[in-house]
Amino acid sequence: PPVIRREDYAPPAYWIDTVDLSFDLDPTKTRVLNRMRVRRNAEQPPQPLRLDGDELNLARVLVNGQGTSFKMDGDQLVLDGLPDEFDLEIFTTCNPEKNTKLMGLYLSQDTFFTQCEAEGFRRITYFLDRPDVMASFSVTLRADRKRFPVLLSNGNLVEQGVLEDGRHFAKWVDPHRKPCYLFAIVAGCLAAREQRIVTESGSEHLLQIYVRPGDLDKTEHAMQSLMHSVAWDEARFGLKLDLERFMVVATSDFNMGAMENKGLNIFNTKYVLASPATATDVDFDGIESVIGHEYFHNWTGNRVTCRDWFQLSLKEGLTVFRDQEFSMDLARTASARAVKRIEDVRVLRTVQFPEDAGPMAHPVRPDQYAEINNFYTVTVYEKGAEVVRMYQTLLGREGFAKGLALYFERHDGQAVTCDDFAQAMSDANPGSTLALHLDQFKRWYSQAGTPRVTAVGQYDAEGQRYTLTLSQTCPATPGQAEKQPFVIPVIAGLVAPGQGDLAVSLHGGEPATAHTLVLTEPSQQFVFERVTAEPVPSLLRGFSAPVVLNQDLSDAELLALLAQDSDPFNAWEAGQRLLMRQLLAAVTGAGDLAAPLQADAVAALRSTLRRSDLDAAFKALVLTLPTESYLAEQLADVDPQRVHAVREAARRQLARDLAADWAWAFDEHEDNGSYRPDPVSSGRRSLAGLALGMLVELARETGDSVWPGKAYQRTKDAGNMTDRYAATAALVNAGHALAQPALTRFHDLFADDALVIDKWFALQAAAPDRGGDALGRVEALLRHPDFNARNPNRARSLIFSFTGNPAAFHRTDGAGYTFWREQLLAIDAFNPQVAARLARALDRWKKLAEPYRSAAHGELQKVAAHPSLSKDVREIVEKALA
Ligand code: DPP
Ligand code: ZN
Repeated sequence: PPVIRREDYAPPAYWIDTVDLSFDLDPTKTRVLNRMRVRRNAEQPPQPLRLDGDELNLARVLVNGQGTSFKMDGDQLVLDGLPDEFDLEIFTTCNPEKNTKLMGLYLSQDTFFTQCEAEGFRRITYFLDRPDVMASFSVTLRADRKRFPVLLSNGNLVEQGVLEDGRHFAKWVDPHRKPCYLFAIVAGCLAAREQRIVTESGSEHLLQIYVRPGDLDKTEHAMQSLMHSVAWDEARFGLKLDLERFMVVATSDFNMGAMENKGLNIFNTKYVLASPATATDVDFDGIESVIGHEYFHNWTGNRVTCRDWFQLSLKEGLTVFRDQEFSMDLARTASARAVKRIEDVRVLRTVQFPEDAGPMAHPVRPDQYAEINNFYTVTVYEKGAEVVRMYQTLLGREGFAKGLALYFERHDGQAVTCDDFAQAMSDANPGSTLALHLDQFKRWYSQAGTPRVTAVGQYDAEGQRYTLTLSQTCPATPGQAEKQPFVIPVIAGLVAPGQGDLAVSLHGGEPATAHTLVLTEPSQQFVFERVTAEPVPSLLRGFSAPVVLNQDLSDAELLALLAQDSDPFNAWEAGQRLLMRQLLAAVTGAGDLAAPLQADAVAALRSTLRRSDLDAAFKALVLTLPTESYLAEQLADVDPQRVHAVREAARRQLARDLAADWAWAFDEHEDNGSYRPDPVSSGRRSLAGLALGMLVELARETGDSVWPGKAYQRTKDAGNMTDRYAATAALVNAGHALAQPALTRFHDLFADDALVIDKWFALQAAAPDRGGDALGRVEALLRHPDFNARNPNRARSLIFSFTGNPAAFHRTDGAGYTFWREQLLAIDAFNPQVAARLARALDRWKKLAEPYRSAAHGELQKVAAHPSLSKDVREIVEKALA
């Protein structure tokens, strides 16, 4: 497929100042009249106007009210010989019912929705479909009054009324100029939860959450989250809601999580609907972050948008950072903040690090793409958020807030670049470390790959001096063989076993228990003084940079950090390092497969579990083994079955060795009170659920029937979905005989709730493969009457859950890969964007041992040879095979 390059950017040849759209909504033939005021961009050489379109039926083009000649060049409509300023009127039709790509205007459960980011607006009308063309929009919607009673678009409702033939209309005007990717309409039978608010600064607004009428009782948490978001952005950054009306609408057919259309956010139901009976704690947290995320885009994305799609992280990295900070600030306690940080870092390391080491590795600001939808990645989002966090680490909270304020002062209403953001941060903080190293810092935007930082320390007892040498390298990535050094903030403390954090001085400065070391050279020395005892260095506290830290700590030193580090992130990290070391030793053959974990590690986990000064949520994270995919990343030659066997053996060992402790933990943390999704009670549920899983696992060996019986009882009488799901998962994951009756019951209870049925599919597809029957189970579920691959949530719940289940997917006979190819090609025929996500499942095939590697390679080649592949999937598989 043709490649689009960042260096080829040129400003648009024309501007579109106003757009007046009128829709006659009809499921099979919607008529769109698009009237624009267009002006030549005098700063560009004269050239024809080229408008983007995709799958449109063009009926008429008028320039200043007159018919005109035009050409088609591929999908583009080309107009030549135009005056400097003119009215352009284009009349097209499209077929929403046939729109299975869910980009542009489509129908979901008899309701019209749109999705325009990145390039969906061209599926609605011909336009300059690029984010640097910003226009004032007014929109008139006409539709059948009974079937589509609610008609929504961006901005304010200025007029509505009844038409003949049972139709009605609504006219919306958006007071803010915007790029077309933020355009949206919704039309259908919906009900709204409404909330009027008065903000801190005294302005009044109407918040609305629209859902299908039967779902209104599941919108309370989303509304609470929205109110918190409005208040937080004003309190933390002084960013106010700039709209009279802010609407959120939920749809069950959505490619992504949600979309920040100006004043009219459209959401996947997964991130709106929740009740204690149907949603888990994880779902409640997801709603809070995604509601926050889309709301925060109103400033970071909408008020200031991207000049071009290479700058995507300008809005996404920044907005992920903002939603992460939001959740941390709402969490309130230091421990709950740390739990959120650990969860975010786990995603980064288990998903983004592999991406950055594989065929799709790309910089946070990519240099080229064939299909922009393929670059809505964990690198642009999550690594991008880490880059933004490093500004804050280098500048401090206040310096960062000043930088953001300057960014808005300079760029409000503009479409800008990552360079503009960096410049504002630096200019607002003259003389800062960031300002001194700005060009070098910006390598985080241009260089792909995860840097490696190696730390070597030396203690001089006599001089009470500790010398730490930090050095950095970064592996090659596709198209980038050589890397220049990064600016890497390393928050460091020195922990003396038995004494805790030492207050030490760095290079003669004021004593403190934590210092931010800034590594800029390939190798650098940092000298700490007043070091009164031999310390264990606690480095990269709070995960202060997105790097791999190589540090040669002994088991005893790691145990000391786990027990004593004042930074909870690094305490958790030390435990994970210890577990990973022992698991990897077992995988590579040196360790004991019956009991991969050593006695002192198990004892440390026990004492962590029993500590009274730690939150349950934190304990659950410490006691959770590193994932199979994270373990696999550490190996050069991966046998997924071996990795799985070792991790399962370690789980059984923990179940066995801590049996009495798990029973204690379950009894101690089981709550029967009313459900609240706050961090403390969700942490208790998380630990109780982990304990129950362990106890049911252990019952497989001992033949005990008490714990499986308790789990089964919970699947019946649990007071909330978190507990019910955990109990059902405990039985399913252990392959217990009670799993089937529990699943049947679960399905019967929630047959009408699509999001819960998604869980029912996902639970089965993600269960450990016992005796090679997982694939057969998934194939049977594909034929279940509730399965429908066209619904992205359902496809993800079954097919993606299966490919994310390493030991089920990576079979020695390669049948998992064949299944992957068949599903991929089937989905690609109707929804390339979802298919391209599934295509990523074999990104890391070159790391696999035989026979997996050859089998995976063969299936990738078959996909690449398929005659009618979308450009989305083609880009992914060609990179994988390169
Ligand atoms: N809707 C996606 C997000 O919010 C893309 N903007 O991240
Ligand atoms: Zn976003």
